[in-house]
Amino acid sequence: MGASAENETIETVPVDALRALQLARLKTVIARAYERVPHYRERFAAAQVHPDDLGHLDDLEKFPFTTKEDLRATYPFGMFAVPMEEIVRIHASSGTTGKPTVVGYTKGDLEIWAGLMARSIRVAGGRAGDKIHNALGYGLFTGGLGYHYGGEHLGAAVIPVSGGFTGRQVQLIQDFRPDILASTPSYALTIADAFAREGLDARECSLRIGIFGAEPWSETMRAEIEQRMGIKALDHYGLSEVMGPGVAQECGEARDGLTIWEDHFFPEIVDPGTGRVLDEGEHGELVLTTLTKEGMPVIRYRTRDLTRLLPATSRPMRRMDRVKGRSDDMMIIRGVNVFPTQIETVLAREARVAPHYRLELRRPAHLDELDVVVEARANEGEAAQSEIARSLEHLIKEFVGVTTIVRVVAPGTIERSEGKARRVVDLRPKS
Ligand code: DLL
Repeated sequence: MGASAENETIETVPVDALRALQLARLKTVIARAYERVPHYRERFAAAQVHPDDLGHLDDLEKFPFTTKEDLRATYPFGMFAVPMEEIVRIHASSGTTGKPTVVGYTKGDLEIWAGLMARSIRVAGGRAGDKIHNALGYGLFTGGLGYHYGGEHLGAAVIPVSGGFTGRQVQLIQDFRPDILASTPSYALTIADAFAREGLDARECSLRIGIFGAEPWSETMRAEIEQRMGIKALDHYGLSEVMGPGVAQECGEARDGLTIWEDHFFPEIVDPGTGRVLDEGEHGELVLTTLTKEGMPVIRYRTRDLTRLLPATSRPMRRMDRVKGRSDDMMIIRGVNVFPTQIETVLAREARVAPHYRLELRRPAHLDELDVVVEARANEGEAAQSEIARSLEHLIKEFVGVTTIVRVVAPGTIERSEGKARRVVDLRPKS
């Protein structure tokens, strides 16, 4: 195997060495944010903390959180910590409401990003010489370019297809014979459907590994993708505010959670309500601090992603569990908290429906109700569809604890995603 198959030194250092590195980097980044970004200076002053108060990693708790609202309030470039001349790339996350959040990168940031993406692809099982079919969107979204430069850094050949034109995706996979697919998990299924529509067996294609992320997905969705495409499907986590993709990667051999690249990001889990820091293993909201970002460091960023930290295994870095959902995706149906991935897991118990679904939130009379619209795998006829729907309503009640109305619709009816799937449609009256 070539050099690209080898671990980086940091992946095998003793945990104490990693902690020492984190503390040194944390001191630098906190001081830098304080000195260069007025927003942090004000926030630290209001919380009566100073960079000198950071003696240990635990002292990070004393520092205030940064939220998406903070990034919006300083739109577009107020969180940058370097003069504009040093910024060489700008990305933005679209967001469904309000202004986008903007991130800026220095040359050094881009090098680190490419290195971490290369590490992620390698840990997933990718090697120099592989071909990567990159179906993540190119543009302001960090997915496309993040994988692009990471793949090249690894020495792989990147095919910059971007999202959309699904028929062309199939043709290019058939003709170019890539080894790795990078996309959202929902788009991987859209591609699998397109293979089937053309009478092709996706299991016969050249792909060996799929690296999927950018949206929550379930173990059952993983099984579906693996079975239909004949690949190993691995989870990859990141977010633009912190860097983009390249924050945490599931190891292709262990497949036991995502290793967080702790030499560059310091993770904490907090209670989403109180902000209290929780212990390893407890479920809560992931909070991330960048340890090396120059252009736009973020201190204790509230990701709104719900997960838990898991102990380190073969690497000194801790792992995170699969993201269950975002705190802002949580629906409350008659007092029961429900995440779209929970419904997805139950739908997978019924072999006659496909993993294409939409959740419609309604409020007919002061109480929230949930309609689950899901596609049948084959044209079943009305009687069968309604029998499947009733059976799913029972299963959802049993496993998630909520009463829903399920509608089974004909194959191909639910809108397919080209990037992040939009699972929840909020039809409640605006108050
Ligand atoms: O989605 C970066 C990315 C691109 C990650 C490609 C992985 C692959 P944003 O558009 O800023 O950046 O969205 C970040 O997406 O806070 C999570 O809510 C969600 N997300 C990302 N990865 C996962 C994952 C990119 N593996 C937001 N599982 C995050 C669940 C994920 N949710």
